[in-house]
Amino acid sequence: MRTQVGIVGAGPAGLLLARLLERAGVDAVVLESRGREEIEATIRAGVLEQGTVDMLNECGVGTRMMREGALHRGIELRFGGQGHRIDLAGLTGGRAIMVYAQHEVIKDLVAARLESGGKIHFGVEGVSLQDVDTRTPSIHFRKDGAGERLECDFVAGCDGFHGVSRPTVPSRLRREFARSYPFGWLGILVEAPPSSDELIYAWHERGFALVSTRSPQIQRLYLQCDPQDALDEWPDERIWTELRARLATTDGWKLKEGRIFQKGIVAMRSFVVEPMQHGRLFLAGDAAHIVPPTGAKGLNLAAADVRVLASALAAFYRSGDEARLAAYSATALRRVWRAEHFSWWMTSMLHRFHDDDAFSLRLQRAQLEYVVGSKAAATSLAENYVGLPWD
Ligand code: RFL
Ligand code: PHB
Repeated sequence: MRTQVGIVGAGPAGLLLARLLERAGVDAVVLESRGREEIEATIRAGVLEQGTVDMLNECGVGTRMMREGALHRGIELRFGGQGHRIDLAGLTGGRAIMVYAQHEVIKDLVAARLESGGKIHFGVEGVSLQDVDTRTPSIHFRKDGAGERLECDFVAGCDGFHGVSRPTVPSRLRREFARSYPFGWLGILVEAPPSSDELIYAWHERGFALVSTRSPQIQRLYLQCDPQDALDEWPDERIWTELRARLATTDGWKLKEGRIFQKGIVAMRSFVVEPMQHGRLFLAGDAAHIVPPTGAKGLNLAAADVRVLASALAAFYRSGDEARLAAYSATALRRVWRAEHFSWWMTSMLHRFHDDDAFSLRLQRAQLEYVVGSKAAATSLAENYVGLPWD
């Protein structure tokens, strides 16, 4: 098998890269270790930045998102029993976010790729990358028990945090920056109408809570928990008790409850690898960096990476010029570190870190009051949340 760009991983990064390359006339093959049904059913992100929305529309995969997604022009910060609206659109010259589930984006990208005759090999095993520091890299894998070899000009490592691409870079040539947080998020999906028109990020002494949505019938809620907690420590009634307490307001606002049909716990970490390139291997998305989900940046950063990578690859195939490819890592890392900072900052402001640190709680309250009370501070949050301009 031979292609121009071998893409490892059919997450948002890999599938979007394949789509952008297809539009630029560059040939690619996508290798994914899981099955199509599984990747289309994995529940993860929900918030798309304005720029990500524009990108999906520009590459012709935005129709269902525009129909079924929900455009939000503001978010609420809730603390001390009161909500405070951050007017995202008003503070950013009309930019907004789209609430549309990651697995719906995946479904749209997979459908578009298969419809246009593009290749995705699902359920591949034993993927390994060979000779990525030469001009003739290849990817070895097994499909239906048979050994295969995909020869390519470039390899895009879009295989997430636990993939094989990042460890392919010799450890002496990469530097990793990491921070883990002493808490996780318990996420649930609920059959209920929305409790709010906009997302609610709630600070509370008992811990953080987040009200998001998926559709008029299905809501997505999160609450801070111990990352070591087992799901059976969180029976439905305990979840509702915590959510009610953390989201309570003094004006009688009521959380709409319903049947919980999905639960999961995720750990929270920040992580960056530098550089995001080794020879002809380019890392993109979670393979290269992780943010805690408080800033809703993970999927959006994956999209930003592949936007830079796709245009650099397209430039190479148009003119043979490798300068943009050589600049890929530095270009991508500038946005990555800005998003790392924003995600760390939102996380630090909104979560309970220790049981007995009254000083930190007061600092958080002072920061929250500043953010909702100062136009300059609110604008800073808003412009980061909707996504800073690409270039
Ligand atoms: P993915 O989505 O992990 O996809 C990687 C794919 O690679 C496959 N793979 C392999 N394939 C072949 N060979 C191998 N050896 C392979 N190893 C792995 C995997 O099966 C998978 O299909 O990475 P990608 O594409 O970089 O996308 C990143 C995003 O998925 C991630 O950043 C977001 O989900 C993060 N995130 C959020 N991001 C946002 O922008 N907005 C949000 O609102 C948001 N909320 C969230 C989130 C992540 C969460 N969790 C579960 C960590 C909320 C949560 C709870
Ligand atoms: C989600 O809807 O899944 C979601 C929303 C906002 C976040 C993280 C996740 O910050």
